[in-house]
Amino acid sequence: MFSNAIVRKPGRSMIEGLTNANLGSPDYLKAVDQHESYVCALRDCGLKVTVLEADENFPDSTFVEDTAVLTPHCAIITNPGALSRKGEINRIQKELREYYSHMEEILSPGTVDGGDIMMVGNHFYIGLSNRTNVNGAEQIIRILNKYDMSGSIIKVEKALHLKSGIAYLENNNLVICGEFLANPEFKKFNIIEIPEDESYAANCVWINDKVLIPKGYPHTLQNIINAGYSVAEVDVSEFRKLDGGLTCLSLRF
Ligand code: CIR
Repeated sequence: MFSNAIVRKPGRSMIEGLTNANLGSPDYLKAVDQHESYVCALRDCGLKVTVLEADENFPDSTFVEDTAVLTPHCAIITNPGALSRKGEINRIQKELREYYSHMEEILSPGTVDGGDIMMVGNHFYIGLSNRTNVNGAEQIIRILNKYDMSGSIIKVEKALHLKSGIAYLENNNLVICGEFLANPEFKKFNIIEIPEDESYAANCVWINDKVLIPKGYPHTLQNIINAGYSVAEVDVSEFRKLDGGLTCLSLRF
């Protein structure tokens, strides 16, 4: 179960955020509204939400998930793979010190984006992507081992991050889409398959027995309801334009 979340408001500079989505520029005011609704949805799941002020120096800084990996035993501050995002970690590190007595960090030449790390109990799947490199993944595994946890590496060929295409919903249930469907590593899970034309919705998030999914993906909605979950839809269309999804917008712990 999670008790807390950290989010960061989007800034006007978000229109300069990194993207390959080809969906046009985000509407800042709409994004602010959507972010507020997202915070409400987290609160409805029972979380205490810390809302950090926007930082115009970092156009992608609303995607806080990439700056840290939070485990039951320690917080790991990442070293984001994109140059323009590296400085985002400072504010998050300061915030997490309030909650964690054990803080670790990923050092160059290792790079890790939190979007590449999926927690399944005491085991963490680590996506090797354009953002997370082998050195970074190995540092993560060493840190996890130090706290009696484990990690294994999954190759990400097409998606931005591992969690762009999979989401663990607890109880051995895994939402999965696209390139990850055929991966033998995931065969042991109960698979909730997301059709390719709704691939964006594979980035959904389990919070205290509720699942938040992006608004506008009817098959995904139905599949997750059929799996027995109570679901809330959140409109994050403006963040999608920056390749960001529901998980990226918060750190949950
Ligand atoms: C980026 O390219 O870094 C941002 N525009 C989107 C980050 C999304 N984060 C995530 O999937 N964890």
